[in-house]
Amino acid sequence: MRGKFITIEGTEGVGKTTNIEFIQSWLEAKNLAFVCTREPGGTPLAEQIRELLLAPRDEIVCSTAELLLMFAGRAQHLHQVIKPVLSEGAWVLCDRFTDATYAYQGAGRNMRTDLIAELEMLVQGSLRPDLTLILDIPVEVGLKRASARSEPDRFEQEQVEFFERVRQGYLKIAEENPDRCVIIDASSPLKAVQRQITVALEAFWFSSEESNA
Ligand code: Z5A
Repeated sequence: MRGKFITIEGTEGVGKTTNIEFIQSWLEAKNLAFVCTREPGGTPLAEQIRELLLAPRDEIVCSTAELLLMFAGRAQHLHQVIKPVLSEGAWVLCDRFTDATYAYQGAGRNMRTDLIAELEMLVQGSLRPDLTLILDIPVEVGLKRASARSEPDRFEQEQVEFFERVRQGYLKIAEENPDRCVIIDASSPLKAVQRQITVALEAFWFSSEESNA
C-alpha cells in the first residue's frame, strides 16, 4: 500500500521548521516509517538548485526562470525520493511542495495559474499530497520572527505586499481544497499551535485507518 504524503506550508517565519520536529515525533509515536524532506531541495541536485534560488544576487531573476528551477528540483526530488518512498509504503513529510509554487510564483509573482498547473501535471502526473497543513500568521508577525533568526535570503528580501499576496494565495488554496488542507493558526503560542496540529494529524490518521479497513 502506498504511504501517505504530508506537506507543511506557510509564509515567512510561520514556524514550519519548528513544527516539523513535532510532527516527526508524532509519526515516531505511531511507529510509522517515514522520510522527512524539503523543497526546494531534498536530493543533492535539488539542494544545488535551492542554493541557486535562495542566493541574494544583483541580477534580477526572471519569474519564468524561477518557476522552471522550482519544478526542475521537484522533478528530481519526486523521482529520487518521494515516489520511491511512497511506493515502499513509508510516509513522506515534506517542508513545502507545489502549493508553495502556486502561492509564491502564482499569487506572489503574478504568474499564470494555468501554466503552473501544466508544469504540475508534467512533473507530478496525478500525485498530490494527502494532507497539507497551512500554518497561517499575519505577515508582519512572521517577518519579525524570521528576521530575528537569520540573514534574509533572496525571497526574504521581498516587500510586505509580496508576502501578503502569498498569504492570500495560501488561503485560497485552503478554500479550494478543503478535503486536503487544514489551516493552523500559527500566531498562537507554540503549545497551542502543536495542539491544533495534533488534532489535524489524528483526524487524518483516523480517516486513513478507516479507509484501509
Ligand atoms: N519557494 C517558492 O517560492 N516556491 C516553491 O515552490 C517552493 C519554495 C517549494 C525557501 O523556503 C523559499 O523557497 C521560501 C519560499 C520559496 N522563501 N521564503 N520566504 P524555506 O521553507 O526554506 O524558507 P522559509 O519560509 O524562510 O522557512 P524557514 O526559514 O525554515 O522558516 P519557518 O520554518 O517557517 O519558521 P521557523 O524557523 O520554524 O520559525 C521562525 C522563528 O519563529 C524561530 O525563531 C522560532 O523559534 C519562532 N517560532 C516558531 N513558532 C513560534 C510560535 N508559535 N510562537 C513564537 N515563536 C515561534
